Amino acid sequence: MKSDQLLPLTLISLAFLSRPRPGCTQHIPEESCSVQILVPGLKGDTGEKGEKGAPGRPGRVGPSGEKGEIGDKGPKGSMGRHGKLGPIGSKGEKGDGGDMGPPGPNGEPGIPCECGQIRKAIGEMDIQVSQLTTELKFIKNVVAGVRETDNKIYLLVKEEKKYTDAQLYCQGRGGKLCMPKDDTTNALIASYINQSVLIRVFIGINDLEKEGHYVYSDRSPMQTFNKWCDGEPNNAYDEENCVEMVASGCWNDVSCHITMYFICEFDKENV
Ligand SMILES: [Ca+2]
Ligand SMILES: [Ca+2]
Repeated sequence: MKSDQLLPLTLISLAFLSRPRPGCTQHIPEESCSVQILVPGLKGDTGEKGEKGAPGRPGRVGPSGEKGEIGDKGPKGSMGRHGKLGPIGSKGEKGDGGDMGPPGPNGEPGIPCECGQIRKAIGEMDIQVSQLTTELKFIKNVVAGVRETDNKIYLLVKEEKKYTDAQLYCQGRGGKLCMPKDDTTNALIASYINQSVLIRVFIGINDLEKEGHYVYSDRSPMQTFNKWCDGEPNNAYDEENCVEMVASGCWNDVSCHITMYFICEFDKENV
């Protein structure tokens, strides 16, 4: 029983006890009338309806409901905002060439030029340069050393040429391919070859006009003097019509078409 319900019952009990009991008077000592019997009173009338209570606390969140069905399609939205500018694209392939345009107007007349004379002058200078270059080579050969006898000068030309070109080279300088016509000259030329650390050079002897009939480069026929190496001349392959001197000083007939260094001779009185 709650305390607020207990209070009316207690008041009722006290009211009952305050009433004088039969047989007891006012003058009877209170001791003999203090018997207390607790008896519930009668049920009172129904009280007035109380005022409306304060709202209760909110309940707990309920569990998620089941997924509903897909709703109907909504109306079309309005156009979105303009998007951001994209990155620069890659370069496209080259297109076909356009059609040829119409011809342009004629140009202004040119300035008169004496080009013919200028070209001629250039050509002449080219020739001079070429001649000077050849001259320089010749002088270098001379500076490198010549050999002399009382009336001849011998020059070793360190340019590889075929026999006829070598002969032309010597003739262009006022000389001829060297012609060893005695032991002294032959020994001098052989020494020249050895001192130049060479193996072979063309000398001015050939049988170009008649096989086996050897002549010097001045067309004089070979006399009794000769320095043929052993077994030479052999006219090998039937095509050896020119003559070389090897380092030992002996001669060998060889092909006129091979190229090698050569020795020119000049008369001192013509130099
Ligand atoms: Ca021959
Ligand atoms: Ca030979």
